[in-house]
Amino acid sequence: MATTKTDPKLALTANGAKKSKLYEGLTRDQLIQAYRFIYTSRRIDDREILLKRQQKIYFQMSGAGHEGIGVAAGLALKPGYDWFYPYYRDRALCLALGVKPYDMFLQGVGAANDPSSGGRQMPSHWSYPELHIVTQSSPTGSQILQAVGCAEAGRYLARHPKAAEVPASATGDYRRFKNVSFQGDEVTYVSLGDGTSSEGEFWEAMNAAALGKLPVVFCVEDNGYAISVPVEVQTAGGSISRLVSGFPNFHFEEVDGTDPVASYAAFQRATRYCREGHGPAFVHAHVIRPYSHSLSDDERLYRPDAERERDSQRDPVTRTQMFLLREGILDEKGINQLEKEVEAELQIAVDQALEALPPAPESIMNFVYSPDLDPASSVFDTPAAVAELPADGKKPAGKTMADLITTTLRDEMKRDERIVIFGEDVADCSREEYLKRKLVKGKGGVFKLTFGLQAEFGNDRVFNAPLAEAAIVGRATGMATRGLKPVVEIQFFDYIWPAMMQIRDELSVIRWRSNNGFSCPVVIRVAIGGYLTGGAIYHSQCGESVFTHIPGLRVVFPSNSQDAAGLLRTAIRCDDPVLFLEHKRLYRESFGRAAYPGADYMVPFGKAKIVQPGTDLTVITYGAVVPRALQAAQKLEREQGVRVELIDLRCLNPFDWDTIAASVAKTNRALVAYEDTLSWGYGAEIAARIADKLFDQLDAPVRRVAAKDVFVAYQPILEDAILPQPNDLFLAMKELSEY
Ligand SMILES: Cc1ncc(C[n+]2csc(CCOP(=O)(O)OP(=O)(O)O)c2C)c(N)n1
Ligand SMILES: [Mg+2]
Repeated sequence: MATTKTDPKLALTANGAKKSKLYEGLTRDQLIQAYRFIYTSRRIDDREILLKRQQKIYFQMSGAGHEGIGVAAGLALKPGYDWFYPYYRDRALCLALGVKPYDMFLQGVGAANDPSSGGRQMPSHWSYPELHIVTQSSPTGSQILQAVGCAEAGRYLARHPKAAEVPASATGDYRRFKNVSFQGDEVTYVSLGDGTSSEGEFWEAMNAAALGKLPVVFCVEDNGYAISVPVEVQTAGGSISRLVSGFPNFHFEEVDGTDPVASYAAFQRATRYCREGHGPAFVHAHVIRPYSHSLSDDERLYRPDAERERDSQRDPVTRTQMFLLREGILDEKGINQLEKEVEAELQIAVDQALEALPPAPESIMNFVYSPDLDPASSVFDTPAAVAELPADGKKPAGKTMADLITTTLRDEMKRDERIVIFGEDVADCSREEYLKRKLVKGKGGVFKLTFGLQAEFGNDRVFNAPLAEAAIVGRATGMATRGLKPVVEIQFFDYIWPAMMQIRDELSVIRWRSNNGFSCPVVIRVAIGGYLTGGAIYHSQCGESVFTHIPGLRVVFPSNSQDAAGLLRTAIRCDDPVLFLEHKRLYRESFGRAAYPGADYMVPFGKAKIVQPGTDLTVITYGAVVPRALQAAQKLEREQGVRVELIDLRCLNPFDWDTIAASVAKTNRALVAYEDTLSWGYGAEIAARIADKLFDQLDAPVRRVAAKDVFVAYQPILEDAILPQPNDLFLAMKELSEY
């Protein structure tokens, strides 16, 4: 087991003088155990391949050829202490960390009691919370940035141990549902294939780990191929070691990963370097891939026999077996006995797994969101503190949305030490001495919403990230998995797309795919939207429906200061990942200013606000269209006496269907208005639901007003023609009311 650390005394006393010889620190017993894991791993692959051919399981991914490096890593690291982001070939690693063969077969059959996902993920997508093996996915490389975030969280918690505590009063607070643990010298392991090292996220992760001198061991398991693409076509010069050698602060190892003893020695050196706090380590392990890429691949189509034959001479199973024989650690009888025991164990495991019950179809919606804390519940419905009147009795000056977002962030940071804020330019000044010597005032975000927070809470809690959006979200996801509450900023919605893989395939699905084993309630604040006169294509985008289309992600879009404060607080305290959309045009608008509603004011998700009650027509909108629709509605009432009921959704997922339905039942007419392009936009779904569910109540067709199906142009004349204007809203409202 990996918890059995190298201990020379143990070898002497347990095995007598002759058997005291150590192999790079490994005892003879550990070597026998290593062979058992290697052999077990290979035989599980063989059994799974058979089961797949018999159509008793549905997919197979083998770890064949990678067992040597896997078992070595498992022996050098500590399950339940260190953290693991393994990839699909890491079967032997998982066995060495304590995963049982039975658990692996449960994955294959997709059993309800498969501890990694309850039948939701393919086999070899490891997830075992108690061992600290973090849920893995299928996109190659998306685990790497999360591993960096995981390591950052460990270090943050070691510096801020109080952050791990849960205040007794924390009702309506995600912290009650997050067990936080950390070790001062913990290491985070992450592995990937040679092909995956071409992914941009790999390089972003290497950079972040080097910058932060983080205790991450990167293990590239180089089998020379990515499906059919050979390494020299994949990696410039053919050697990933050579390419990464310039990264500072790293310890580098290059090793024959089919040799478990040499691999163990490499891992011992690598982990020691990390544990001592010098920085990250990089282990480049040369391995083989004897079983084609997967069962859907036949490598004979692109690899000649001679090449495959050459590889087979380095097979870790036979190699380790020969080593044990040569060293007299086991004789042939001993090998046979061990293999027989493994076969017997696997037979029982297979038989039991084939009997396991499948998950119930009724369970499909479980754990899309937190089962513990519902952000739409009354816990998050708290009144605004009555703003104190100034001594002169005049109303206090209204605060802008920008002001109240900053104040809310500050108050929540005071309340919860797990909150860290990072992103591009969010710090006041990375060169802290300039601030300390009062040489500069500080920036605090391109819109200045995080101004003053670094100065107040320190560099540990508010810091600039490299210009890499996937890294911002990926690192945040890893941190939140460990229990921190990252509130990260994507500078402009237009640049969220590099983070899309992390948002769509990781952040929003981690809880569901791990069957509630892991969760990562990150808040992503994003400046969104147009109406900027000059914002153009790349500073004006909307596109919220792309994100409301993702299960597992809450999407919020306030239109005024008070809602922004209340919704942001709910976002921070809730237990789900939240995309918090802040309209740039509304940041400092005079519309919707308000006094600060206090440090406990919350607005529950999925509760719309009736901006103006009415009887003749329902207008459903959100964001920057709210003030424009209000202007149009007021004009319509003035000129035509038509009374519009204006609904501001405020939250897009979940959204407030009840308020929409009650209003349409009253007015019998509905207009959905949104700033994004018309076709397949967010309002299309609302319109479809009204048409579907409220057909009998309608006296007119459901109409939409939105942007033209084109990009937002720079020249203001064009921008006006593209985005929905008050007059467009007025005309649509008028026409619908007259229908
Ligand atoms: C982002 C992404 N692109 C493509 C794929 C399809 N795919 C799965 S494995 C693989 C090759 C991976 O090769 P490598 O990283 O060398 O790992 P190996 O399988 O050789 O161990 C590809 C292209 C994927 N899963 N994810
Ligand atoms: Mg490969």
